[in-house]
Amino acid sequence: MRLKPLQNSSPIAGLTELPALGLDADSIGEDFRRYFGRTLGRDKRCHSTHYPYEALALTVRDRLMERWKNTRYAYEERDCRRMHYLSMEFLMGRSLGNAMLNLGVVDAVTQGLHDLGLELEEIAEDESDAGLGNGGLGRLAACFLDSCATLQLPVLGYGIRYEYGMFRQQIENGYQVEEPDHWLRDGNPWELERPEFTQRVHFGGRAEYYRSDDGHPRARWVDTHDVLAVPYDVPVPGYRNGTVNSLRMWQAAATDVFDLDEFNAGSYPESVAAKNAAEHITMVLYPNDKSENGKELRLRQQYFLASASLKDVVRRWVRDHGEDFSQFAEKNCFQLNDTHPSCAVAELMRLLMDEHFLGWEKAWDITTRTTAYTNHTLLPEALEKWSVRLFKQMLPRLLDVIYEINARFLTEVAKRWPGDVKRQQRMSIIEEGADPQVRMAYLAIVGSYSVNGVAALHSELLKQGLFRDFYKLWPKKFNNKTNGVTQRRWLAWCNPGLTELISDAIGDGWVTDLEQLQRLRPYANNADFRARWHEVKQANKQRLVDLVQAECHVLFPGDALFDVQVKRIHEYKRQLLNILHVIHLYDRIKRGDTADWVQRCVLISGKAAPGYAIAKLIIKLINNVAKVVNSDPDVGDRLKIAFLPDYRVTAMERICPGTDLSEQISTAGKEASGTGNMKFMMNGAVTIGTLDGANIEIREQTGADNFFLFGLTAQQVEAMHKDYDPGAIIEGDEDFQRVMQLLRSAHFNQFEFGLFDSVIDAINSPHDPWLVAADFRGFVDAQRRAGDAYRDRERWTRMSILNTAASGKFSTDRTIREYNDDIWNLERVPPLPVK
Ligand code: 26Q
Repeated sequence: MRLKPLQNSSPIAGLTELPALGLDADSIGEDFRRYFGRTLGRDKRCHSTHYPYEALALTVRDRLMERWKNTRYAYEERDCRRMHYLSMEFLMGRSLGNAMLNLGVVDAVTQGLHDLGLELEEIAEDESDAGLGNGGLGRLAACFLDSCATLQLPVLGYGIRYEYGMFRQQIENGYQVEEPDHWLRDGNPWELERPEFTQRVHFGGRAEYYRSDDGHPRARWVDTHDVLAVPYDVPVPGYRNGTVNSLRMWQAAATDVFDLDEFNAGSYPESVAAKNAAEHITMVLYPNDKSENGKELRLRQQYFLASASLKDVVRRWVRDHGEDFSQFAEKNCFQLNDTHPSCAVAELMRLLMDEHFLGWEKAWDITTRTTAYTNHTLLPEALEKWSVRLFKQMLPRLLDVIYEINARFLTEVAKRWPGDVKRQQRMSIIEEGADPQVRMAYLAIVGSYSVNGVAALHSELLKQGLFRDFYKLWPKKFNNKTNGVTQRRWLAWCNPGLTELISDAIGDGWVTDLEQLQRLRPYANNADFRARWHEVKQANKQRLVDLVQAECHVLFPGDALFDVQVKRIHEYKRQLLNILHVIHLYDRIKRGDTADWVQRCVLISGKAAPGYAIAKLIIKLINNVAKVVNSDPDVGDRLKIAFLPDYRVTAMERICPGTDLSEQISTAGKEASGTGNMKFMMNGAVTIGTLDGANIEIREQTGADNFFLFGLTAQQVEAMHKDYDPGAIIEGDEDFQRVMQLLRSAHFNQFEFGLFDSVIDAINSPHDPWLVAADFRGFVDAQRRAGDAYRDRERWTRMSILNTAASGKFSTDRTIREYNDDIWNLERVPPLPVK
């Protein structure tokens, strides 16, 4: 977009002074009608939900706008310290409901629409999820933004505006089929394009070294191919506090110059091709939740985010402070959401040195006082690496900066451990070999003043394992920040029934102070309260029954134990163990072992990375088992199993309120934290789980009696690998033998012979990294205990209440307070008042 400066801009200030908009049903209804009829030009012949949705979104958005501006003004006036959350993923889900909740207009909107004969729930269903993330890491970023706005912290999210988000999952003949998610097709009323803050990002070319007029050695990056980064801002409202923060997402666009060069050279098609290549950068989210090595476009995306965001922050700095960077580190910090934006370490150095002419020492001091890194994985194979060759081609100047960072770092290592060459090789940012690699985690650690894990166990294991050498060198850098989730979306919004019951009992202070849920504890002993709790749970289960019926054509009996596992499909998360248990239950029914049977409905949902063959095969197995079990008249209502397609934020909003039992069954030491486990707990589900990630802290909070524990510990897992013998384990367990016999006999793949051989082999392999067989017996026994507990409704309801009551720790409000106290040190800045 071309922006021409206005010759006389002095009246603009006055133009933006608008009267505050009403939050009552009447003014909301009036605005809605105006948007619907005038702005959108619809009338009585409009029969889709889309235009009512759009009219409502615009009505609500207007009410955010004034608060948004006043928040920005307050931050600018105070010239306060700010944090910038750099993340390749923000899994925001839907915005309308969240905006209404946080503005406090849910009742007014419901009433206003009702007066017009419309239903809020139906209209809100029109919004598609902003699915700009894979799973936990992306959703964590979204929950963080909600808590930062609620705590009134000057925080800005920086991400990528992918044209296509996480793929839509369809199930065909039991197989996952991926479809592109063109989420912007019908427009996005929540974003505001900001072409005035467009940045230019460099690629390719070469580094040139020269001396400045006064003799200083300098570097510049020349002959580059540039891409424009155009920001789109999305409002992030705090909970009823007037604050509206921003999420700024970059979209790639071609530069004119780039086109023109080709055009002048007489090759118009090539000039258009160049435009395409530029715009490809932000076309699609990579649908892997583990680092997939080597993909050039992914590195392009990562650098694009880092460079555009840092340039934006530096632009604002220079606008407000000129070229004096002495206070930059006092006023700014950057939190890296995993290593994905870790190019930022080298890019900040480059900007400060090459474009603002600071010397190395000053630039390094600023970089290492502003950058902090969060790790989200313990799997060594998931640590990000990029080939030096690719780096050199795409980001030559950045690679030189990284080499220099590494050389200076290794000098420090050599001082600490003289002569220890092995250690230097181990710790080097550059992994030597036939195809040398840049180790992004090491770059992030070296460039950061803080390195944190996301649950207590995870942070401990990082120090003892993956980052051991770095911990020895810089013990004080390492810390833990146990994850959380926002109770605004994950309880107050998604579970209005329970919200009302809780608030009736203890007031509504928990919405911004989740520890208050502790006050529910005594109510667990109140039979009347338990009855009401049970009633709410049953209503939520019915809503889940309807969803499963509509999407899977499986009818769940509402009285059954609802046993749910929803998350990315991954071997370490062990959906396979879950399905082995289902087969075991089926086997028990078939052989008539059904005395004291507890009816059970097993729901599984999640996406597999498109290239992850065994994960996709596990989806097929689940669907095949479901088909056999659900259609067997001997089974009837004793056992039902469904695979819900297209798991996403909005699906979880329906699933977690209706869940009785939350499956968190990863191999111990492999799940960094988990956050679905927290959403379930908050909504009164009881966990069956291993001592992994945040499960440990969940169990600590709720008490061992209210948690179904099984399985090896992380330590035992390590020891077990040495002489793991799944054959012997199966041999020694009759139930397990029968399960494996059913699998081997192709009972679930009668017309697809041999289909599951690789899955069967994986279970039988002494090299199975996930030790599925080792935990089978423990899991089956824990499930038996869960079933027994469920049979006693009063006991179960008590456990359910006590889980919700103990979930206070797992609010991102607590997580963010800890980040702020230990890492960010921001002051709370309320917005200017709305007039
Ligand atoms: C990296 C490079 C190239 C392509 C893809 C990726 C990539 C993308 C996404 C790597 C990892 C992810 C996502 C990881 C993730 O979601 N991790 C989860 O983070 C949660 C929040 O901390 C934890 O609760 C989970 O335990 C962890 O698995």
